[in-house]
Amino acid sequence: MAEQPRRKADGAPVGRRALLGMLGAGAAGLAAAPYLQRGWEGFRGAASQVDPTGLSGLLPNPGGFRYYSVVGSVPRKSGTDYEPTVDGLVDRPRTYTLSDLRALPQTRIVHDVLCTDGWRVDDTPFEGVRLADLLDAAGVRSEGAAIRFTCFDGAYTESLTLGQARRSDVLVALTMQDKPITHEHGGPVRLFVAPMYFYKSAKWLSGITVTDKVIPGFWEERGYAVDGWLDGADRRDGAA
Ligand SMILES: Nc1nc2c(c(=O)[nH]1)N[C@H]1C(S)=C(S)[C@@H](COP(=O)(O)O)O[C@H]1N2
Ligand SMILES: [Mo]
Repeated sequence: MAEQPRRKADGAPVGRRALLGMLGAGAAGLAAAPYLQRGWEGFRGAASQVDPTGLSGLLPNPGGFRYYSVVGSVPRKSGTDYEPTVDGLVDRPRTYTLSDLRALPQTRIVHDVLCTDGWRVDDTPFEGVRLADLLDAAGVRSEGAAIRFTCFDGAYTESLTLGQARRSDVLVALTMQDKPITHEHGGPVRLFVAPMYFYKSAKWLSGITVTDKVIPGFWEERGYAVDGWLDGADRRDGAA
């Protein structure tokens, strides 16, 4: 099947862009490609990939991010229709609004962002609610061992162990680069898992479900590591 990832020596799957092109085997897959490289930052990112001189790195580029989505279009959600939930193995399941999240204590983290495709954006500020606070408010039951994240793009999923999810460097983020998270970057709210590769930071976050075991996420079903630690990250639960 086309979905079977091939692996490079270091274990990272290759050919993801080809895979993205095949997902949906038609309109949705084709629509995904332009979305991936939309805008100036996307152009610059694409140029630097094919530019052996590296001169495209001198092009003005405010961000260095590329926009990723595994689907062709994602509904826009704002203050009125964004209703993320915390449920699963908890005593007090709850639906939040954006203003609920804004009213909770906010934590700011400045951390490098790295995608497995090879691009990085150093020292990126994110701000939002600690995932640990939402889990504490929900009351995780003793059987709870992991978190399943779902997204309102209807396709992407992610996972963390409960120990990882409780780290203080894991945020339900409301701002990125000191601005509300834009739709392209997964707004109004995305996950930010600072010590791991950026694929762990699910965009368009809609569901936080406590489960009794790790359920591998979208890319993890296609060959990515379930534990997406960055090199040098302190992996111990509670290290941050
Ligand atoms: N819902 C959703 N979240 C996602 C992805 C995605 O395709 N869909 N891509 C992941 C990957 S591989 C990366 S590198 C980052 C990219 O975030 P950006 O588009 O804001 O640069 O989002 C991660 N979260
Ligand atoms: Mo990525």
